[in-house]
Amino acid sequence: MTHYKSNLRDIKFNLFELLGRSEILGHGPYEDMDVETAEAVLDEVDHLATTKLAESFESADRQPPVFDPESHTAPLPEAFKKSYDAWMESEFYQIGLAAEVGGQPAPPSLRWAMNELVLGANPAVYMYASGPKFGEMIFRNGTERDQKIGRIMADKLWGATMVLTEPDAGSDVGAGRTRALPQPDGSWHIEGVKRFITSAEHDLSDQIIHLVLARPVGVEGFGGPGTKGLSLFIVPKYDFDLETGDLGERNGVNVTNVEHKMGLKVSNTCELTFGDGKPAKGWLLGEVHNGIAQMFQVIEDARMMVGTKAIATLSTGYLNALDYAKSRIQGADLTKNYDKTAPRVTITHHPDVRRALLTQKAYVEGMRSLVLYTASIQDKVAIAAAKGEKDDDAIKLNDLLLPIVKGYGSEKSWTLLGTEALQTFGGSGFLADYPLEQYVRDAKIDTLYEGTTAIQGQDLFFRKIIRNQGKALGQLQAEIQQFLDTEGDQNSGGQLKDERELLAKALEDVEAIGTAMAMNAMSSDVRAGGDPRNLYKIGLNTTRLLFGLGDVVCAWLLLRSADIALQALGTDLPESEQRFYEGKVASARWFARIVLPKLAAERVIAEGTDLAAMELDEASF
Ligand code: ST9
Ligand code: FAD
Repeated sequence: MTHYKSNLRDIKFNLFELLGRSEILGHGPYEDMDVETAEAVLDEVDHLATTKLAESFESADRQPPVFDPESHTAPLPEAFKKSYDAWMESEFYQIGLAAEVGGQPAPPSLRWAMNELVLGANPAVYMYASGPKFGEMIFRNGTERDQKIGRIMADKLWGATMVLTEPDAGSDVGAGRTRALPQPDGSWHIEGVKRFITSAEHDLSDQIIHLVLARPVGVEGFGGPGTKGLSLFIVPKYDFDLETGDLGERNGVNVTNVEHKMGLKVSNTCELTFGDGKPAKGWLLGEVHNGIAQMFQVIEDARMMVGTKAIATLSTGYLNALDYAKSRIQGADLTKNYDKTAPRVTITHHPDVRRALLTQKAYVEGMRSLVLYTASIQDKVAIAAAKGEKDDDAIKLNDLLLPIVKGYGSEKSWTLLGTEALQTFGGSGFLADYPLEQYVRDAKIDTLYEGTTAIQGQDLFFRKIIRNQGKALGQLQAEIQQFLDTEGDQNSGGQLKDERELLAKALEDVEAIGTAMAMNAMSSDVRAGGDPRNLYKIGLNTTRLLFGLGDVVCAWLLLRSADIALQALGTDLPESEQRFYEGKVASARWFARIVLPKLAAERVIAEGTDLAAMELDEASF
């Protein structure tokens, strides 16, 4: 028995019943990945995740890697290495990886469904194992030289990192000071100190390739201020032969510290020093100065990863809480409370515990659908790309959904893990005997890295809504409206009428929040005589909009799922399936009834936003 409790039935429900992935599996670019194969893959990954991958989750937290400043090493615990090896040896990491680097084409939806299982079981395994995917990115953006590097990385299972953050450049990546100096042989020497770099040191692979943002020096037209002046460099831990990948001398890049953290302790978070005593040699990716745009290809994938990790953790947190609640006997049924001799019952009998459990279940299922719906939009992008086309609508819709997956997914997951999942255990939840305290510690990082929640909210409003002139948002609104107008009632025969009305009202409320913010954007334009301080009113509401939109999308997907479940319930079903579909309907109803009405209050708050918070003197805080 390991800590990890997966929910493969719900993953399959999403892929095949809600999102109709059988329409694309076995066809087009996924000819070799039919439904049967995809299901078999999921079954096997599920088995691996719940056994070997999850086995070291707890021990690696209790005995995390120790940094040796003399040798600049931080070896990983043996138990963790076994989990990592089991994943790499299974070769499932190749599913969804580009064929050019030895992967097997598969739709992103299948990849993210698989990823949920790995990330729920042992998230650091996924992170250390991401070298081949980095290889794909380098291949995709690279010159012939870089393509060789990308292939070798995937072939030899080299580790890889994304290197942006510096002590004075966190959210503000453009403040980075790390420099890149051109060399006569066409290579570059990198100088500077980066911090908080995940997987920058370990002993799982012979080589680590760092993808580093640095500012080129002395190159006409490049290296200016901000993010646009940053270029992306491939910097290896060891020199290597470009043809064979054979390792040479140690390069001048060293890990100079490994952080002591609240959670996710087995994932090494490193300070990385370039060019101290010896040059840190690197190559410019693709020989073009387009660093931030290139790095955002990695960031987009990593933001999806973080949202999926968070939701996977809430899912196993909920299922652990559910198991505990079914066996913990405490107190009498509320209706017999007056009778001191009444039989004691399991805590699942108590209304407040049921509230907590249903709340977790509804959010988990809604957010799993959010992740896999987003992945299904990525399927569209990938299928068009395989035909040499660009599905711009799908690209923009995916862009819109990513901050919701990352920002909303991580905040709701972390909060509910603490307030409802751990709480269900009572005092036992606080003990290291159960996985909840580790889940809470490990999941907190999800609201922080890959752009904090504040950054996700700003990305959503300024870049994904305003800059896109509301087109992707309009597309999403239209889909939800279409569901409200037609589909649902036909399928469920009006059984979800009240919940659909709640969704319609919530959609209206969230639209009103967006409209209030858009008005503030317009009235902040100084050229049109506006007051720039109105931008503050937007900044005071970006997280609100992020959460409100997340609630509406999750409710919509839950109600669509409930429609499907109600149809299934009209047929002859085995007992377990009957219960599963009844649970789907219950989740949707609960979410609509307890979450959506709160958006009316959020609307009032957004519409009434003033500048009081901004005008308050710092000394009065
Ligand atoms: C980190 C890692 O935290 C944590 C875990 C690591 C685990 C690693 C293992 C797993 C990874 C797997 C990877 C697989 C690899 C490969 C996959 C691919 C096959 N979308 O608004 P502007 C761009 S790492 C796209 O002016 P500012 C765009 O080019 C640290 N692009 O920004 C734009 O130009 P334009 C994470 C975007 O004011 C340009 O940036 N750190 C987006 O200069 C400038 O845009 C962070 O995430 C976007 N959403 O800078 C930093 N946004 O406009 C958070 C911008 O012309 N801070 N671009 O198109 C931010 O995101 C800031 O908003 C900022 C602001 C830095 C972008
Ligand atoms: P700051 O940017 O200083 O933010 C502090 C607070 O201010 C936050 O609440 C933030 O939301 C808020 N804030 C900041 N700016 C704004 C703004 N403009 N508007 C509103 N609010 C704002 N980085 C890498 O490059 N590679 C990695 O592999 C990597 N892995 C990491 C692993 C861990 C365990 C950790 C802790 C960090 C990692 N990071 C990595 C760095 C991570 O991405 C940053 O910590 C994150 O982007 C936030 O930057 P910061 O910590 O400097 O916080």
